Formats: sequence, C-alpha cells, structure tokens
Amino acid sequence: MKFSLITTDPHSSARCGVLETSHGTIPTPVFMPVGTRASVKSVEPHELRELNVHIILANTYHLYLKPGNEILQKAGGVHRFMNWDGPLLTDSGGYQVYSLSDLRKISEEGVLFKSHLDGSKQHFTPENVIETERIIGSDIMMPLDECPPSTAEKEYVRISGELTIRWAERARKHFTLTSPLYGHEQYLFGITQGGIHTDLRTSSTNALVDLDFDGYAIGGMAVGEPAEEMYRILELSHPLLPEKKPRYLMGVGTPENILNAIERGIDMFDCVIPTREGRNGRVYTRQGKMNLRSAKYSTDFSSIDEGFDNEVCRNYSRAYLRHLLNVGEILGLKLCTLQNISFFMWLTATARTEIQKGSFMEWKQDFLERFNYNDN
Ligand code: PRF
Repeated sequence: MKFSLITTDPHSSARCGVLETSHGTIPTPVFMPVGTRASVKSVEPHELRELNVHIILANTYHLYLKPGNEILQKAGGVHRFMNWDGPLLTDSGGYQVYSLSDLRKISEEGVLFKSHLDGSKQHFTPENVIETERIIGSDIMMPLDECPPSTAEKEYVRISGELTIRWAERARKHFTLTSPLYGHEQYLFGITQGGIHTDLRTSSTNALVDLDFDGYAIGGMAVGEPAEEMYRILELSHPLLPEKKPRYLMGVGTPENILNAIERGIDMFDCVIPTREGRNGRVYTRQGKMNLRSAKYSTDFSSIDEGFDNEVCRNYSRAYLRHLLNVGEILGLKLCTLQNISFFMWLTATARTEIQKGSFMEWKQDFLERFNYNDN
C-alpha cells in the first residue's frame, strides 16, 4: 500500500499523510463515516462527495447476512452495488459478532454465532471473512479478531489476544492465497488487541508488526475504559508501529478523543457518532453540541453554526430543523446527519492544515476550549 507522510508535527506525534488506493487518494488524518449496510444512513454517495468524504466504512458482518455473498458478487462488489466509487474499508465482523449476535462460541477455528436477524447459525473464520471481503471488494480489509470487553480479566485478554494473533496469521496467509475479484487492489490491515495491559498490548503489536500488514488498527479501545488509559495505549503503540504505515483507531470517537489520538500519531478513525447522533437530533458545531429537539430552539431563527461553510448552516435555521424533528419529517434527520458528517470532515481537514502549519497543538487547545465551553 502506498502511504506517504507529508508532515510530522515537531510538537507532538501528529502526522499528515496521503494514502493511495485504486478508488482514490485519502489525506490523513481522516474520518470515515459509517455505512454499515452499504449505506451511510440517509446520505447519497454524491452527497458524501460534496461533503468531502474521502473513505467510508462498511461492515462484513451485516453485508454477509444481508444481502449475502451471492447477491454482492452478482452486483460486482459493494462499490458498484451502492454506486460509491471512492475508497471503502470493511470491518471484519469480529466486533459485531460480539456486540450484536446472540449465541457465540469462540474456538481455535473461528466463531460460531446466531444471526441477530433470523437466529440462523453462522460461522466466521479468518479465512471465510477474507473471502467475503474479497466479494465485497473493499479497498482496505480488516481481519477477524476478538475485542474483549473492558471488564474482562487480564488472563482472558491474554488468551484472547493470542488467539487474535493466530487468526491474524491465518488471515494474512489467506490474503496472499486469494486475489481481488474486480480488478482493483485490496489491502489488509492487522488489528492489535491486549486491552489496557502494557505487556499484552506490546506483545500483540510486535506480533502483528512481524506479520507485515499494509497498515495497523488499534482495536479493543473505547470499550468503556477511561480516555486516559486509551491515550496511554496509543503512546505505547506509537514507537512499536512502523512509522511509514497508516494507523487506524477503531470506533473512535468524540471530537476530543479524535484530536487527542491525532496528537498521539493516529491517522484514521471511524465512528457512528455523527450519523447516529444526527438521527437523534444532536448536532455538532464549533461551539459544542446542540440538541435540536429542545423547545428552546423553536423561535431561534439563527444558523446552526453561523459562518460554518456548508449547505445546512447557510440555508436553514435552528427553528426550522427543530420543527422538522418535532413533527417527524425525515428531512430533519437527514439535515442533522449532513451537518454532523460535515463537521467531522471539517475537524479532520482543519487538523491536517494545522499540522502542516506547525500549529496543531495550539489550535487543538483553542478548539476544545470553545467546543467544551457550551456543551449542552
Ligand atoms: N475490532 C474490530 N472492530 C472494532 C473494534 C475492534 O476491537 C472496535 C473497538 N472499539 C471498534 N470496532 N474488528
């Protein structure tokens, strides 16, 4: 995979880079909106483009269950199926099996689980997940892993982390034994585990680096541990990971988590926050979050964020959005979603510019002071 670093911040571990895929070039640090089932909920691909979205994430777990591999392959992969011609990353299903499915039995071979949709018995192995991701045709594929809960005992995290390493080895091998189906390149990242345990995270990271993946994801974070523990694990991972490969912090996060992780060397993020909270009427602005369902906005005809350069802030008032949400118009959910995606794109784009200017740390502090001041 071609990843070039453009700037490294002299005042922190932040970096600015460019990741090249067959579907386009991705500037980093980057935020990836979540399109679990081959749709970023309520947003069309051309709108994603207009919002400067560079890459989206989809979930192997959901797509494998529905529409299933046969339809995905007949469609010619997810890019063609959904008419998104930009880069696509797929999570492996590991995390979703643990958070969504009912029964799950982990063995050396893989994980047996019951579909959350119809209760049918299903089986994921490191190999069949790679095969499904070949059928999906994602530009960046994640291998099957296990993400233990933050409450797991250290011994469990150790045994699970060792299994994740053996699965990663099998996924890496199967990746080289299979080929892309649609003529574009596909890359495979490794996922480190080990929770917040220094020794376990270190050995997991070292083992994955030895397997020589195209990039590295830090998994098992943001599962309920204090943010400070997550930052400590990022600092620990930083010198262990190859400098010239992309680093992805899975499932993170809030604007504050994202900026603190960028400061610690992370290049890629995904999170359901902008889309999920948008559908709940919570919108992100440079002055903090707002719950637009609140009656206090019913006669507030000002912009969501005056001067913020996007269609929602230019064209609609808080009162109008509050009205749409209040009467249940689907446009309300959509406009809140657009605002939030736009905000997360602005956040990472500004981080990139500030890193290049050498002023990332000052900007981060100013931004967070304003953002957190009026957190309602
Ligand atoms: N593993 C995978 N996907 C994930 C995670 C993980 O650990 C997380 C952790 N927050 C989010 N998504 N495969």
